[in-house]
Amino acid sequence: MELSGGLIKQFQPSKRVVVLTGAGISAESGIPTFRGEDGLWRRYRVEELATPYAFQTNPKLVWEWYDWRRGIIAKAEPNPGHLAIAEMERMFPHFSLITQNVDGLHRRAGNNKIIEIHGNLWQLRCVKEGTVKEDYRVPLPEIPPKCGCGALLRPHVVWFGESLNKEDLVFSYRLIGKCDLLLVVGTSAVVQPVASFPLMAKRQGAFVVEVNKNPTPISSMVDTFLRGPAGEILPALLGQIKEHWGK
Ligand code: BJW
Repeated sequence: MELSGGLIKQFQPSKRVVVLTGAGISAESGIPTFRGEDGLWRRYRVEELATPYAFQTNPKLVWEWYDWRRGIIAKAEPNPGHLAIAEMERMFPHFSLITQNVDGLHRRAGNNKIIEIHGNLWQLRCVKEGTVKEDYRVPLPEIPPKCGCGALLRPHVVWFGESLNKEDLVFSYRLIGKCDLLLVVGTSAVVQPVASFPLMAKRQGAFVVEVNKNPTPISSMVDTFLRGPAGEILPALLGQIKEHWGK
C-alpha cells in the first residue's frame, strides 16, 4: 500500500503526535465493536447496557455482558495495529495515546503514555465505598460481584450520562489543544465528548488523519482519510515513515 508523500512528510520526529483510538483498533484481535453488525449482544444495544440505569435495574444482565466481554478479551492478543501504535510511542518524543477502549490491549502492546478515557474493564469499583481494585478472573465466580462490605461492585468504566474522569479530560483537552498531528483510528466518532476531539484539533491547526474501515461523521473534515483495516494501514504507514526518516 503506497501512501502519499505529502502525508508521510507530516510525520516529522519533532511533531507532537496524538493517537485517538476506538473499538475498531481491537476488531482484528477478535473483539467485537459496539456499533454496526458486530455491535449487538443478545438483542441489546450498547446504549441500553452501558448506563447507570441498566445497572440499577438489572446488575446481573449488565455483568453478564461484561463477563462475556472479559472472556473474549482475556484470550485476545494485540494485533499489528496496536503494535504499530506502540512503536510510534518509541519513535516520537512527543507522543500520547487517548483510547476509548477499556480492553487494556494498548498497554499490552507496549504503550505507556495512555489515557484510558472510558476506564478499564479489569478494574472493579465498589458502588458504596468508591474503592477500585483489579480483578482478572474469567469468568467471575459471582455475578454480580460484591465488595467485602456487601455492596455491589461495578466495572470501573464510564457509562452514558456519567462524567468522564476530570483529570483525564483536562489532560486530553490540553493534548488535543497543542498537538501538531492527530491520528484517529477505528472510532465511529459519535460518542461525546471524545467525538469532538478531531474537530477541536483541526480548529487549532493540527493535521488530522483518520483510519477507518468505513466513513464516519468526521471523514469529510479530516485532512486525510485512509479507508481500510487498521491492522494493515498502520503498519504500512509506519513502514513508510521509517523509510522517509532513513532518507
Ligand atoms: C475499524 C475496523 C478495523 C471496525 N480497522 N476501523 C453532546 C451531544 C449529544 C449527546 C451528548 C453530548 N455530550 C454527552 C452526551 C451524551 C453521551 C453521548 O455521546 N451520546 C451519543 C450516543 C449521542 N455521552 C455521555 O454520556 C458521556 N458522558 C458525558 O459526556 O458526561 C457529561 C454529560 C452527560 C450527559 C449529558 C450531557 C453531558 C459518556 C460516554 C461514555 C461512553 N461509554 C461507552 C462504554 C464504556 C465502557 C464499555 O466499554 O463497556 O464507551 S459506550 C461505547 O461507545 C464505549 C466506546 O468507547 C464508545 C465509542 O465507541 P467506538 O470506540 O467509536 O466504537 P464503535 O463500535 O462505535 O465504532 C467502531 C468503529 O471502528 C467503526 O467506525 C468501524 O467502522 C471501525 N472499524 N473494524 C479500522 N479493523
